[in-house]
Amino acid sequence: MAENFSRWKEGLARSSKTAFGRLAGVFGATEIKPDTWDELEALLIQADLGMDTTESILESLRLAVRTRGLTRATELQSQLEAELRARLDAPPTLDFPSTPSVILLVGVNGSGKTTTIAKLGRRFADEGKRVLLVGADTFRAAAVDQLQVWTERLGLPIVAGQMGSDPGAVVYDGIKSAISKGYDMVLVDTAGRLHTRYNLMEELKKVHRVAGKALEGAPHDVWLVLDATTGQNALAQARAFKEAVGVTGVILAKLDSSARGGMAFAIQRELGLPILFAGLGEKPEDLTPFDPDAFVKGILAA
Ligand SMILES: Nc1nc2c(ncn2[C@@H]2O[C@H](COP(=O)(O)OP(=O)(O)O)[C@@H](O)[C@H]2O)c(=O)[nH]1
Ligand SMILES: [Mg+2]
Repeated sequence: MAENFSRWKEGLARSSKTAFGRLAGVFGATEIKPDTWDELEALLIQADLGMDTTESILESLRLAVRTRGLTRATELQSQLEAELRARLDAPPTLDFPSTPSVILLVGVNGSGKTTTIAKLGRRFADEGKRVLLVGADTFRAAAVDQLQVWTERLGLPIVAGQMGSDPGAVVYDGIKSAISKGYDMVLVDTAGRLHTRYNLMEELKKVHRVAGKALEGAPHDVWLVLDATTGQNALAQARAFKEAVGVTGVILAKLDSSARGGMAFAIQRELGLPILFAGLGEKPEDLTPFDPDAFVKGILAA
């Protein structure tokens, strides 16, 4: 953890200074008082941990206070860190048995999908994999252009649809091309118009089916990109995507832009989905495997 902790700390500076920064005030008091609990509760909810996680943490802390006879507010601090850490799973080791392995990136417009695809493309390419990016967000000309710009910067190949073309057909062509050229990974950028959510979900289901026709077993993963600044709203989105296309993992983008950062806990508790990567900035190298230890220490860093 040590070597990239500074990156986490920097990326989480807004959260640690804003929502979690107020912990210093709570733990600064000498004795644990009724106010301590109220303040802690308000703070955790404002930090986007969600109601359930907040209540469960408070319950565990109260139990610790009773059973271990804690009386000083500062003693709660390390206990809180432990409680937070206990509520996050380390991401599973990624393995991609199929060649190519096809991964659909889904999420609402603006969540960070296209940027995340570029970052993932770079990461996998750095690991020595042959990566093909597929631009299947054909609803906005800008979406495909944006991915194209990234592929030029990163030197990665792309198969992209014309604006208005059928996203399923683009995905089919992309996968067939990856098979014939021997690529290891296919990363598919999809559309995310929220205002027609039903159509979006129907279309994603279709893209999912078409991928399976191009290559049995595809897509091998569906990764949901969530904007960490959208708070509890992101949970509702996640449920809808999970139901429609069987999300296998979450990527939390824009953690660096969020002043609250507690989303990760709510996602784990309420959706039971692993958090695979975190976006800690806009540059290609600013995507890092989710590290629960660094994350918890980062949000609590003074
Ligand atoms: N600060 C920050 N910005 C991000 C991150 N990921 C994406 N963005 C920005 O969020 C905006 C929307 O991203 P984009 O990839 O176009 O979202 P899409 O509509 O889901 O494809 C862009 O301005 C990105 O640069 C991140 O991890 N940190
Ligand atoms: Mg996009």
